[in-house]
Amino acid sequence: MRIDIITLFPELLSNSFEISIIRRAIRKKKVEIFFHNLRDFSKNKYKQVDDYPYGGGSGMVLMIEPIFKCINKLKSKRNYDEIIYLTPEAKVLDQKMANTCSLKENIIILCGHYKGIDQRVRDHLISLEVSIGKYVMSGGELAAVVFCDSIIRLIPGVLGNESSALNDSFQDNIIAPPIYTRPASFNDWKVPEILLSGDQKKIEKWREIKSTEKTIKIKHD
Ligand code: 6GU
Repeated sequence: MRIDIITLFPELLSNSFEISIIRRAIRKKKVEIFFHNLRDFSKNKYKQVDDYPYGGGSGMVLMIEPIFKCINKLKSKRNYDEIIYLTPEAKVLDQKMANTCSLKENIIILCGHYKGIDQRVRDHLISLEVSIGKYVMSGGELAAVVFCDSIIRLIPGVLGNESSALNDSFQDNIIAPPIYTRPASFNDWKVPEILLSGDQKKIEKWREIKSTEKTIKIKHD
C-alpha cells in the first residue's frame, strides 16, 4: 500500500510512523508513506494556502488551488483507489471501514485545518470523508495517524501472527476477553485460576463469557 498525506504540518505526523508496528510495516515494505506540504503548492510568495470565507464569518478556509495542484500531481503518476478527507463532519471510523481501507493499493489523505476547506474540494476531488470521533480537533493530522495505524496493522503480513488481528476487539463487534501474563499473583491480585488450569476447552468457554460481559457493558455505558 502507498499512502500520500497532504498536510500543512508534516512534522506533526512523521515521528508517529517511526515506532512499533507501523515502522515494521514500512521496513517490511508493506506500506510506503509520503508527506506533501500544502504550502509547496501555493502560487503566492508568502506561501498562503488559506483565505477569508465568501459571505463573511469567522475563521479561514483552505483554498482549492494548492490542494488541486497537489492532488493532480500525485494522480498524474499513479491511480488512486481513494482520496480521503479527514474531517469531524463525516461518518465515524469503525473496524469495518478500517478493514475495507486496508485492502486499497494507493490512497491520498488530506488533512483539514482552520475552519475547513473550500466545498468544491469536497464536491469534486474527494472520494471518501472520515471522522475519528464525535469531537473537534484543530487539525486532521492526529486523525491521520489514528486512521493510518488502524489500517496498516490490517495489511496481510504486517502483524507477526495473522490471527492476531482477526481476534481484535471489534472485528466481530465483540470486545476481546481480559488477558494476563506473569506473575500469577501480584500484590495479591491474582490471575483467574482457570487460565492456569491448562484446560483449553474451559478456557475458551471462560473467554467467550468474559467477551460477552465486556461487550454488553460497553454497549450500555
Ligand atoms: Cl478527522 N479532524 C478533526 N479536525 N477533528 C476531528 C476529526 C478529524 N475526527 C474527529 N474530530
